[in-house]
Amino acid sequence: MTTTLTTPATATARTSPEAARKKWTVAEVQGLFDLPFFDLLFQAQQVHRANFDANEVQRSTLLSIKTGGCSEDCGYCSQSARYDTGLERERLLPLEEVLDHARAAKAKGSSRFCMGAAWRGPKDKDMEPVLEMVREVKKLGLETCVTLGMLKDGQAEQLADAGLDYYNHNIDTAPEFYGQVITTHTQQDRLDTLDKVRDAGINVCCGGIIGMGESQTSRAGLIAQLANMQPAPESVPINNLVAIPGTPLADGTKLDPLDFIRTIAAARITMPASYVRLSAGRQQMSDEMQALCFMAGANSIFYGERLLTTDNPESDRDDVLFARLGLRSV
Ligand code: SAM
Ligand code: DTB
Ligand code: SF4
Repeated sequence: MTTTLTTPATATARTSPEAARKKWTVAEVQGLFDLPFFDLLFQAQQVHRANFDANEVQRSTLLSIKTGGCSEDCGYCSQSARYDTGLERERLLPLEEVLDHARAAKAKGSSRFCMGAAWRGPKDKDMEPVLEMVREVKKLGLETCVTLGMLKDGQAEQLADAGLDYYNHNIDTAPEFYGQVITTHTQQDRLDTLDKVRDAGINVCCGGIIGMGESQTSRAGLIAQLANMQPAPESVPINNLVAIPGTPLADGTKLDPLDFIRTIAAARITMPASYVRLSAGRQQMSDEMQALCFMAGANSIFYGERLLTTDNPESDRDDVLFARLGLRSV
């Protein structure tokens, strides 16, 4: 078995020749999707092994620090105030409650703690309590990540000063499909926030959702857009839509699971040094499907029984899966 050197996907990715890598056209990514399934997986596994230890998977734990009542109309989201999803709104959690969750995540073996808020973006008054959470979670020895929506000038710098390691902000889908899912902001708004995060020196966590009724071309477009960011995001969450009753995307056609795996493989091939996270939707996947996702180059998961508002596999189930596959967590 080849065990290759792990390439940290942070600072080196920016300075290495990787940063000057080729641009991917949508047609080229489509070409990857068109490969025979096993040729695609073999290529992805080769790229994976050249850049990472193929038996190591990073684990992040999520916590919703402010739930529901969001002004935006993202068609997949349980937390939009526009849809009746039965979700109860909650205020920003107190610091101590957040720290209890963070300590538990660390004790379970998570290396990163991601705090999510159902905001279009943080108001000025929201910043200090969130900055305090970042500082205190970091003191526990965990990497920190927040996802707070769109940032105004200066807010990314405040987060950087607090020691934030990652900011999650997804572009979600290809530009031509974006307006069919979300109308209250544009994809360009999201790209502007990503620029602010990058300029402040914070690692970028940016990915999207598969299974919203997008065409395969749009799926290729999403991957090409992520891969062509200079530099590519350090962390790339690929979410399988969790269909939420009450949202516009509650009853769409189900995605072929093999097409989800193809998308993971394309992300791995086009973003060799990035962590590709098998994100939302694992609760609905068999162990065998997840194994194929890891084989296709996924090397990060959300760990812990809850995502933001929906269920994720119990950590015991993941521990058994890791043991069955001989995977180590990092
Ligand atoms: N409000 C912030 C924002 O929009 O960036 C942070 C929270 S938002 C819930 C974070 C991401 O979770 C979304 O961009 C989307 O990619 C993902 N997400 C939300 N609901 C989902 C669902 N039902 N299925 C899959 N992914 C979902
Ligand atoms: C990401 O890409 N996926 C996470 C995280 N970033 C914030 C969120 C998934 C949410 C799934 C639906 C829910 O639990 O509400
Ligand atoms: Fe609000 Fe984020 Fe959900 Fe969109 S994805 S409705 S911005 S919480």
